[in-house]
Amino acid sequence: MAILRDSSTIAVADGTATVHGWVQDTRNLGGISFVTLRDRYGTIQITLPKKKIEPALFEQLTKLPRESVVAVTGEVKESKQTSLGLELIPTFCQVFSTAASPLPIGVIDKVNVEMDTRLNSRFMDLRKPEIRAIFELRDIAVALISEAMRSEHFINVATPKIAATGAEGGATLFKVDYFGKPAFLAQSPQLYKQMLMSTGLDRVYEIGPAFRAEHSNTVRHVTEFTSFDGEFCWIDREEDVMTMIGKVINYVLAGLKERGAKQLALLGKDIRVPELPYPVLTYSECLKMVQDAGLPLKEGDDLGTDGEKIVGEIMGKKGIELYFIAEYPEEAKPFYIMVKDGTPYSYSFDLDFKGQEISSGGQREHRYDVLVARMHKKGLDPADFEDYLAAFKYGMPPHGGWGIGIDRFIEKLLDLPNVREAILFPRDLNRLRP
Ligand code: AMO
Repeated sequence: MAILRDSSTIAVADGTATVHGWVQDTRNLGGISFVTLRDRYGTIQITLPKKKIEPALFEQLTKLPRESVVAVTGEVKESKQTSLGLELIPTFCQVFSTAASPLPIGVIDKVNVEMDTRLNSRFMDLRKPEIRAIFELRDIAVALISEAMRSEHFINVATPKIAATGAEGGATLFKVDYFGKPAFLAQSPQLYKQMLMSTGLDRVYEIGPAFRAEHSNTVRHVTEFTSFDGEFCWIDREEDVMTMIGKVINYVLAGLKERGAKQLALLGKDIRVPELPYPVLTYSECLKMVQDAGLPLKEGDDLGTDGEKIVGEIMGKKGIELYFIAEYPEEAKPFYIMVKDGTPYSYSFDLDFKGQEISSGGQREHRYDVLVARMHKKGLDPADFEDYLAAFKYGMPPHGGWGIGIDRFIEKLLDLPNVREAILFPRDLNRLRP
């Protein structure tokens, strides 16, 4: 039996083929009818000349509601009128599933449907090739990340997603009941990837879920996202981490351009692979740009969505899409970031992509006593971090790393208007279903 494998190659045996898919559209023109059948790779036209088709089969195929799932066997013919260059004259049809009507949202209708409505029927939304293309590109990006990381001798790890301690501050913790004890959903793999630095597994990466109880409903925040984390030992400074990120991202961008060409063409997108190294701005430079543009921010404040946008516009005018913002003040960064001794600044950075933060990272504080002092300064109780701190007591190399939000990376890469567009089933303040 032959199946439709790719819109450009349909496996044909003895001039006949069986194709599976969804009935996308039916057109009845009296003497002849057409059914468009769609699968993952494209569509094929089933042509039904009324006089040549058995009446029962004609009736069955032309009466099928849109989006029903069938297998159709028939004779494959060349056809100059179809985009595939082929058509199928059916001899047999098996109906696997008759679709109810009306459909919750259309698949081929050109009307604009609100994102929320689409997300409510995401299974149907994903039947559109241009929506699936986003997730095919995301899949390619994840494969490329693993390739790049392995070639740099990083090993893939999986750290707990249920933990006794939060890593990124109390405000965004999701509390769960763990057999009567309080526990939290992991906000990031931060504490665990750092603990691994004391083990000899000196280069690790993870691509996994991260949870944040974000109370703000914005286009860039969700409560469950995918974090691509890297952590490695023996760095001199945060510059080493930025160099590694640049290498990895450029590998991913170049690979996407090649392996994702079909999906990018469908979305009308081109990818620019920037020159290395990516430009580095300091926090102070960015703060000044933002203040000059009229935002009332003061030293130590987060640049925030609006500030990042302003910097993004200025960089965009110079043709720069990816850039680091480094040397954040200590108070703007978490306890685990190393502080430049005798200054209010830290060895930290964010990576921004077209005016939005997609990553942060830096050099970590590996000196036990200094780390404990940092916790006190941040109002944290070292007793709550006992397991983490133990890894620093008995020999911890200098190290650093980063966390990149995969969802935000894909969002900015494809100029999507909302991070939710890059997530199959997004979770946010108002959405727990589907
Ligand atoms: P940070 O908290 O900046 O750093 O998060 C890293 C990256 O994760 C993504 N991200 C989110 N994406 C969507 N919705 C959210 N609510 C959300 N929160 C974060 C962003 C962000 O840049 N442990 C550090 C990283 C490190 O230093 O290694 C951390 O988690 O793309």
